[in-house]
Amino acid sequence: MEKTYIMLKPDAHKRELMGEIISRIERKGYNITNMKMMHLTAKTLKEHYAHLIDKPFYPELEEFMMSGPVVGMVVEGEGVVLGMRNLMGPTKWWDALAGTIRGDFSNANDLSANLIHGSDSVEKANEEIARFFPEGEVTI
Ligand code: DAT
Ligand code: MG
Repeated sequence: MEKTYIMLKPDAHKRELMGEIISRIERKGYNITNMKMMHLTAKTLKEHYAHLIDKPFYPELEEFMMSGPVVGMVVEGEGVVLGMRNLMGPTKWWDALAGTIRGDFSNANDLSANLIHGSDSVEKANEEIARFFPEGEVTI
C-alpha cells in the first residue's frame, strides 16, 4: 500500500487545528499508521528542505519550523501521495480552494505558515519516512 509522510506544522499546534486536520485525513479513509510530536533541529530541516536552502525565504522557513512542535505521521492508502496533496491544497493559500486544508484555514502573511507538509512523490515519501521514523513501529 502507498505511504506518504505528513507533518502538522507549528501553526497547526498553535492554532489548535491539529484535531481538525487529523480528522479530515481519517474521514477521507486514509490509515494513519505512525504518529509523533517532535521538535525539529536546524540540521534535520536543512535535510528535509534541501531543495529550498538557497531560496531567500529559507531562514524564515527554518525559524518558523523551529517555533513550536510538529506532528509527523505516516499515512497509508491507495494513491495517498497525490491524494494528500489534494486534501492539503497548493502551497500558497490564495491558490488553495475552499474545501482544502490550506484553503479553509490559512491566510498568513508568512507563507511558511500553511499548516501542513505532505511528500510530493512516492520516492520523497519513502525518504522522508526513513528520516522522521527511523525507529519504525514502536513497542514498549
Ligand atoms: P509544499 O509545502 O507545498 O510542498 P514547497 O516544498 O515548495 O511547498 O515549500 C516548502 C515550504 O516552504 C512551503 O510549505 C512554505 C515555504 N515556501 C514555499 N515557497 C515559498 C515562498 N515563495 N515564500 C515563502 N515561503 C515559501
Ligand atoms: Mg514540498
